[in-house]
Amino acid sequence: MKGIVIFLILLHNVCGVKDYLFKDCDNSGFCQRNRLYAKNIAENESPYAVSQPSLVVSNTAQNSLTGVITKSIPQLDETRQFPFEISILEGSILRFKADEMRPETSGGMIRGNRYNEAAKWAFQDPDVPYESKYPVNVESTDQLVTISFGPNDTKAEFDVKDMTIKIYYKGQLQLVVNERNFFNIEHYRKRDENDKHLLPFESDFDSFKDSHNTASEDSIPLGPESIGLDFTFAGYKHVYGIPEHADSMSLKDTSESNWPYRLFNVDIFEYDTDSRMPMYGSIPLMLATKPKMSTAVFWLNAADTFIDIHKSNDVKTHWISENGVMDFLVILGETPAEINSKYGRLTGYAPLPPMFSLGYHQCRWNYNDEKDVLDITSKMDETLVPYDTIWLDVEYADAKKYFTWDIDAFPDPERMLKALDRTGRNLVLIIDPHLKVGYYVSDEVRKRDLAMKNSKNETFHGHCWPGESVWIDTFNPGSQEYWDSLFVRSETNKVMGGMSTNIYVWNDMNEPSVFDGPETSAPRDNIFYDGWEHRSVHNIYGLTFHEATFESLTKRLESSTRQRPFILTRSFYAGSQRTSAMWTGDNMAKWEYLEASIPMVLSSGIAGMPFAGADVGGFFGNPSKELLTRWYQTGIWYPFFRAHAHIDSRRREPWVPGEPFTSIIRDAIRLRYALLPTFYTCFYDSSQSGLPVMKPIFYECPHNVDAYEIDDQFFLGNSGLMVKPVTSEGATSVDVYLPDNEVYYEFTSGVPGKAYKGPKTVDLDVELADIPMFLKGGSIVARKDRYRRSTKLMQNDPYTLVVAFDNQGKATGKLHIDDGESYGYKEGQEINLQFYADSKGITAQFETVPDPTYVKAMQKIKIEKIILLGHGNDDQALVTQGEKSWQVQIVDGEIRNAGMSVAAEWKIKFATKLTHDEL
Ligand code: NBV
Repeated sequence: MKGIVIFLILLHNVCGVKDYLFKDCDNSGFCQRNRLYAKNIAENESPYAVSQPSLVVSNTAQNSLTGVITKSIPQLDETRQFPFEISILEGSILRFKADEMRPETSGGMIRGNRYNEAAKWAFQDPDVPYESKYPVNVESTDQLVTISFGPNDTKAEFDVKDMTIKIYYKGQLQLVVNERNFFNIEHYRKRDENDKHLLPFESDFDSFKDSHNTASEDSIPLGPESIGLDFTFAGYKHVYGIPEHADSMSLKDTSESNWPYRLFNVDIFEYDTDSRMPMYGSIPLMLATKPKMSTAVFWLNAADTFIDIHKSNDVKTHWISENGVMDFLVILGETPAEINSKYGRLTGYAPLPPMFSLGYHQCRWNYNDEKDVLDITSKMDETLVPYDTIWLDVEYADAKKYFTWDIDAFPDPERMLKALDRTGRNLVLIIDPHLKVGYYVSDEVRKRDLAMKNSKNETFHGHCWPGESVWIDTFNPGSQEYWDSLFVRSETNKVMGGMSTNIYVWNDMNEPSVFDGPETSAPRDNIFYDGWEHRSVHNIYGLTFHEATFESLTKRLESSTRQRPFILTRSFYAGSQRTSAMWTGDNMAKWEYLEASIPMVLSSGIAGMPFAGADVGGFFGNPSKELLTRWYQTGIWYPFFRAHAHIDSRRREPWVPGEPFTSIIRDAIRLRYALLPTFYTCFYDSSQSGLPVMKPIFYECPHNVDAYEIDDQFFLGNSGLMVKPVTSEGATSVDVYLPDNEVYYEFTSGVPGKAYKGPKTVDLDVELADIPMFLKGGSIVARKDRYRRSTKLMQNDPYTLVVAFDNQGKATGKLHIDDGESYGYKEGQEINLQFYADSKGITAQFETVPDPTYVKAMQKIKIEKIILLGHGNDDQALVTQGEKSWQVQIVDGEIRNAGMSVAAEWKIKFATKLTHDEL
């Protein structure tokens, strides 16, 4: 065993072993069996049928239709039963659920029923509201049950004979469920009876054993139990989402490949780009868009899942999961943004993060000691690079035992945290779920019986960074209390910096990654809390771990002013957005990974997880100076902006490459900081509506089919800022697509330039210092232009507004302001300004009623400058704020010394060479 462990660890560290380590469809039993079933069913009769007498209809949202699907097993002259229900959830979301009636004897040590708790983790409110704004009306004939549930002719037609569901939104067919008859639920059977349960066209490949080289010890106690179903997105050409994959944003046809898109959270070493292989996280949400319509399928399953895509006049998809109940939701809307909004009401929106976490994060594996950490901070200040957070990777801890410190390197963490706090800087510590055997945390986890178990129900032992380890089972509610105790904020809890409040957490390796386990994870027959097999809950484990950390950090911060936690997770599932940011894991310092990072972050946003980023610079290897510079220029647009590097890579902090690179990198980071008011407003919007922060072009113009595949440029939320970062070596020009019939102002690196009229492609010359950007006519964005060392030190800085007039000479914009760290904004300690501009002037109005004490405190913060793009020849203006009014000059299209408060409503009236009286 030891030899195998060393071999696998060596493989893990030395070479790319992806193909050897990970299962494609051909060598994954349940996927191969379902693909074969799908291939053969066209010429065969389906064993499944709806039992007509079982159907019960009700004109209510919950259980609008219930019944039983039967499966006949001719050889045994038996039928199996699968009770199902169709319900309507808030937002006109249709939910279908089918379970299996299994014999009592099926389980033994583990739960014998199918896993049915994915919703408990994915939904924000586990008691999901079964209700509809529209009356639910169910009508049935012998052949058809019609459930009407949404606006103007939104309905589901359940064809009892064909076992299909046709879903119409506003009268148009959007989705057909089971059109190709791939519906399949492998029913429970005993090992020695398997043959008798197979249909003539079915295979028994790997039903009771796993022949994959890393998984041969899987006992598969419940035998084959997969589920499969097809969905046809009618009249759609593009589907998106189902992260995480290092692939294009518009998903590819997989019919000719043995790699359907796979969702199975794994520690994938040196992942490839242009790949459908599984990665660290899974969100089983697929979005389809066509002009005026969007449809999404949310496949609520936590087991290993493959998704085949076949594109023709429709997009035909086949979903296959290893086990669990069949539970899916259909979300309908006119635009993709509407889908995000509805999906977010179900699974939660990403909350407004603390302001510091939108600043620049400096990470590397590792910063060696306290001096190193503080030197980095001083060097940032010397080179005038703003930064907010330094990160410590696994080496800070004594022998990688989390909740301890290597005291030679970090003798006094609290002292270090205080030193960082002086300039508003923060620390993020890595804490992983593997706990080295033989120290106080793992001992206590075992003592309290909180560890993940092996198939014999004994504490599971495996290998990870610290050597032999156990894993905390965060499905177990008892784990929370113990986890909380480790994070407690008290004078005596030195490991978490005593009373410090500028310490936050990074959860890595939570797929979970197990070096000597199958596909670098835990064995599938391991057992979690309540007797659930690891196989059933695999994709949710990472979420349970970062949620537990979030809870603990929330409790820690409750007694401080900085109440909003920040957690970064590598593994994630639907619902992770409620408590964590994510990053795309171990990328490489190569151009193709820089390019791939954009569609990856876009896909994450499409799937409701907007707070995402990729390691700037590339984790493995050493980027050239040009690549590093281009990566910063791209990274400033990731909602989560962190530079990170592998322990074997050379240092590459912004000052390392030297001139001109250092200055260009500094300017890029400063541009991010200048735009933080706009970023923060986009995050605020996202927390209210689920809108992606890095927003795909097709969200801005959902009816323009030419925008559907663009994944190398994007908008910053609804701000009107559109960016196309340079992601290729030696580029001297880039093509930028202006996607709609609107004026776009060139805004390269944040400097206003020429105006162009869309839709068209513009060819821009670029130099190394250039970040190709445009500001769309009709937008107003806010900036803070002064250099400060950190976001905290920017708090009282004045604002600049950039007003870009549209074809009609109008513009609008928004600005959200609060203290950036507490939940006070939920009680009115916030300012939400709405700006309107036209040829006559500009007005600012409160969108929500702010708390007067907050307004008073913010009164002194000014809007110092307004830059006007596409404005006429006026050269003067009159400002009115409350009782006061004053005259200002417009020089070179700018109002300098504007002087309005950011915490007030005001008006500006433009004029040409008029006296004050005439104004
Ligand atoms: O903790 C070390 C690394 C970390 O730097 C990286 O960001 C994670 O994705 N971690 C993985 C462990 C394994 C690295 C090969």
